[in-house]
Amino acid sequence: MTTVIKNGTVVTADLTYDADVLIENGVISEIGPNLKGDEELDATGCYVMPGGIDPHVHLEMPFMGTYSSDDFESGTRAGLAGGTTMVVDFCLPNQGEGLHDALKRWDNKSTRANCDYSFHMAVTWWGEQVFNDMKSVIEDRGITTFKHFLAYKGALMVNDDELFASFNRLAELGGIAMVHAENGDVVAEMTAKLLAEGNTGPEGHAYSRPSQVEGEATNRAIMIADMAGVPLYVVHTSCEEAHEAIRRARMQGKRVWGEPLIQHLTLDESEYFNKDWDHAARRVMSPPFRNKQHQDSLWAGLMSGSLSVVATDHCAFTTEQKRTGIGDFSKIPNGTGGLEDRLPMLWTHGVETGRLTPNEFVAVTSTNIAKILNCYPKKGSVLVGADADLVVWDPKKEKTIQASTQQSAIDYNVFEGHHVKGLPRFTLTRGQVAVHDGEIRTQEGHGKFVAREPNGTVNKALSTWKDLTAPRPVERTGIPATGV
Ligand code: DUC
Ligand code: ZN
Ligand code: ZN
Ligand code: ZN
Repeated sequence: MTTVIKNGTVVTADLTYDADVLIENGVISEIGPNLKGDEELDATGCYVMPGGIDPHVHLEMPFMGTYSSDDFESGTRAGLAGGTTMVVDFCLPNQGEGLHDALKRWDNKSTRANCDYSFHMAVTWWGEQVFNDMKSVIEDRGITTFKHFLAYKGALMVNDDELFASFNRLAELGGIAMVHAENGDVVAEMTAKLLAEGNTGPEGHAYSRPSQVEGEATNRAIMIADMAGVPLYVVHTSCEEAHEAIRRARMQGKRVWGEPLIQHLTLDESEYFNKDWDHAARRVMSPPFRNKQHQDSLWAGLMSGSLSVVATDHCAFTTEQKRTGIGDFSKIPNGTGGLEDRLPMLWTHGVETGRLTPNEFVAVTSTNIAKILNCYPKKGSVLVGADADLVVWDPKKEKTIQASTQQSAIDYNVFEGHHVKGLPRFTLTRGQVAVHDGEIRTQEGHGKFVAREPNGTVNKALSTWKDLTAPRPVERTGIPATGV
């Protein structure tokens, strides 16, 4: 069976033009005028764009004594409802566990996905087995991106010696390093002090993680990545200090990318001072929401290109789960949702306001990350031969975001009451229509794992500036005798 998307305007990261798009066996087979197919989807008045790729989600993630409540089924269903056709989740090995054993658990969970997905591997501990496993994870499993937590002391956090060892190994294997950049030692100290002084409410979470802890850790990771010569992707960049470090690194020719979240772009720290405990706790995530100046910095980064990708860090907990932290903010499970809302919120606050062009919107929601992850043009493009992961985007369609109508399994939405303009008319995952004029037709298990190869990027722009390269012995003629 063939499907044709008729009368739309194709919008990619670099082109806008009127054309029909023909799909055969899940792949785009022709783009041009007057195409015919067995099934016709009317895209009159709509943009035909690459489906969104969310490179930062945590589905059914074991975390802070519980599991995040959206799994691969509800999470990918939420994504598709909002025009996202691929997600990348983080595989988290337990302490001492081999990377392949951890992957078995992630392989099991992900069989329920409604759309294609890939994994990043997290380096949660360091030792010979991790060092060894990294090679086969990259070469046999097609997972080239490795995340390091500089926060969550006593749980996921790695120290600088481990970070440097892992970055060196990744440089050798052609992988990409990722960091959650917050100084975990400082966060732990500030948390203990706040709690001791009786600041136990959700706003304490924001006080315990000021922007400086993120700026410091981002700078540190950038410098260590430069010494190791590994490209670095900084997840959830939320503040000017971190953005400044990324901007400076990029201007120096370093291979560093920054990823703001839609939450940090559109919601601010005032949410934590809401009188309703549940309201504030539902918005506890790390890094926390920031003030308007930081938001301006993130938008400027997207507009100028110093920040590359908009993600969600989708990690949804129910109100009941959040309430484990009553009386101690450090026990509130960290995380917010956003998979269904990322594209409509970014269109509304980015394109409708004139900050981003539709082409830039496609770049930061899909194409840039497909290139970084090396799955372009299979993903992130509208090209003959590419997977038909597409969204037919209706820029006139509007709604008010409400938890009562969302796909996510949780009982609230951090964007509740926000009015959005710009929504999917159709979402297609490898040619299958998953959203049809607002009606959800997802198919559990349709999603396939996307393996990726190293893309050959290195972080060596400054190598000729380095004063010292490899250590070398110096042949000395005069060595003073000791004790003289
Ligand atoms: N931050 C969150 O808020 N949740 C999941 C993990 C993270 O880094
Ligand atoms: Zn993180
Ligand atoms: Zn995360
Ligand atoms: Zn809004």
